[in-house]
Amino acid sequence: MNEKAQKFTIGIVGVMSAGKSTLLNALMGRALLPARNLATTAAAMYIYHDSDAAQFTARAACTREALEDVCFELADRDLLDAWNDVFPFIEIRGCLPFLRDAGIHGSVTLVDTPGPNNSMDERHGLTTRSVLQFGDISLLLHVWNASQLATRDDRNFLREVEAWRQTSPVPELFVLNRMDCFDPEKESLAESLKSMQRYLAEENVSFPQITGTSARLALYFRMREALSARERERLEDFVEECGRFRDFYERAYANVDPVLDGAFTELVGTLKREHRMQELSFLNTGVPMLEAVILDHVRRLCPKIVSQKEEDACIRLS
Ligand SMILES: Nc1nc2c(ncn2[C@@H]2O[C@H](COP(=O)(O)OP(=O)(O)O)[C@@H](O)[C@H]2O)c(=O)[nH]1
Ligand SMILES: [Mg+2]
Repeated sequence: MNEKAQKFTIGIVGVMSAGKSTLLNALMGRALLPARNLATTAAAMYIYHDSDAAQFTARAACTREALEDVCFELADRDLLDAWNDVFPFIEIRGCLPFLRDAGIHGSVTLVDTPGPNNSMDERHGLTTRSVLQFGDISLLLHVWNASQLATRDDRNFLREVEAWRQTSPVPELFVLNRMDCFDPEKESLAESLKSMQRYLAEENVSFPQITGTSARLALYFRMREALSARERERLEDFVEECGRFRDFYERAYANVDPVLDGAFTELVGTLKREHRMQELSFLNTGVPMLEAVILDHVRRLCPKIVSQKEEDACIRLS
């Protein structure tokens, strides 16, 4: 196996405020990465999965090479926030539960990028492009803001990414984030997925794998113990909405593996029969499906780093 087979790097890209950092926080189960409405992420943040790590630690430097000489510190949101303004390269180490539970103990890195477009700070675009060019990406996660779909920024960036994929043909997963911004009484997720597919087809992206997510809600589920009153209220509203519009968030994905689709449908059926509303609502955030799709890619492209041999679809319920 070549060197690339020993490690797997997932690049997270998308325009400003699509929810990239929030999605990564949801995958970590911790609100570590700076995520706000303003252009937030300025640095390339490399998150190294280590299933043995008891805590998240981090280090920062001005170049990727210089990182090697810096010691790790215990990571928290304030520290990363402060470093984000100063250092272009930040490395984080910690355990990503969805990888650990699938029998992956290391070798996977996720890279958060600032996005291509910040009129206030052109370093953001440079950082994002350097990750694409030099990041040794194995899988690209392209995050879109469902509540502001198909802006000119989206189209320009999509064209740029597709041009890059002509020379680096890595698989690409689309994430339609902020599904919770839809009004179930007036809007249709299925329509939105279809229009995204049409839009991608216009740019010659055929058969795109798309997963709808509500990254912020998934993060709230995972940090239940540490929510503010406002956040708790949002979470309760979401659970209530999932109960009232039982099928609204279901099947908010396109072109995923049929085995995974089948496992997902069966799980939803069981949870409904048993009235397990919290778990059902968590599934409705789409993040468990996204994790399962990512794992599917890791298993196919890099089977050596998966120690567990079971072929079951891994859908986490918490
Ligand atoms: N309603 C809603 N808001 C979200 C979601 N994901 C992210 N956000 C919010 O969108 C804003 C930008 O998110 P951020 O993760 O910083 O976006 P990034 O620039 O792509 O990294 C923040 O205020 C997040 O709380 C989501 O799924 N639903
Ligand atoms: Mg960000």
